[in-house]
Amino acid sequence: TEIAPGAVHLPDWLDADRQRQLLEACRVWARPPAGLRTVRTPGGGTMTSRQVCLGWHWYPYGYARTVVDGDGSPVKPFPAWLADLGRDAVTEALGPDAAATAPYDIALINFYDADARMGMHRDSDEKSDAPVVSLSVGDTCVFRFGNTESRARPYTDVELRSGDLFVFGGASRLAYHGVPRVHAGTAPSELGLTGRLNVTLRVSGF
Ligand code: MD3
Ligand code: FE
Repeated sequence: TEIAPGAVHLPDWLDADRQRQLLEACRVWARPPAGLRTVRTPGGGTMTSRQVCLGWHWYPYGYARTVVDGDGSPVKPFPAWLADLGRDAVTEALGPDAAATAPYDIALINFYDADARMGMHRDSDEKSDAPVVSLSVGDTCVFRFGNTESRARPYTDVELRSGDLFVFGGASRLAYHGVPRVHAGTAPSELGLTGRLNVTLRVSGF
């Protein structure tokens, strides 16, 4: 379903096996060094999701090759299979022309417990305008997709469930978006996951 120009939602895109594989990989990436961390914003706030990065380390508001706001370790490598997954996702959602970009080389992985949120923001720290690929595993959340002008209305609320793919290209690449709530206890029980995780794949353009 196209919810806005360039923003395509493909529910249940990852089957149960691939959800389990992605979750297992994320659990390994979450371990130190360069593992899961709490992101502190320049204003003195903390993000309520916890994050681990692959390929390039994101910090507010830029990218580095080391965990500049954490343990200082080199960022974990971005695996070739994730680049393939990103290209396949864009091909299915937007077609082969949209997928003919530089290879995906950044993953930002956010872990949400029942109380975690993500405020409305834009992702503008990448130099490439290639589509962003979002994969969700675990608890269902409310995803809020806004406009390119401000954090305020109009926006559309969409539920993202375990296995869903969302691709944000074209005019939607710079739209405001956030996660106002997570529905605790809605993850498929066979995953053995409390909470939600979201993997975004990006092209750095660096
Ligand atoms: C629209 N993550 O990592 S996924 C983020 O569910 C982020 O963890 C949320 O926002 C999450 O930056 C939302 C959907 C998403 C991801 C990236 C986008 C929507 C986007 C980039 C541009 C436009
Ligand atoms: Fe975002």
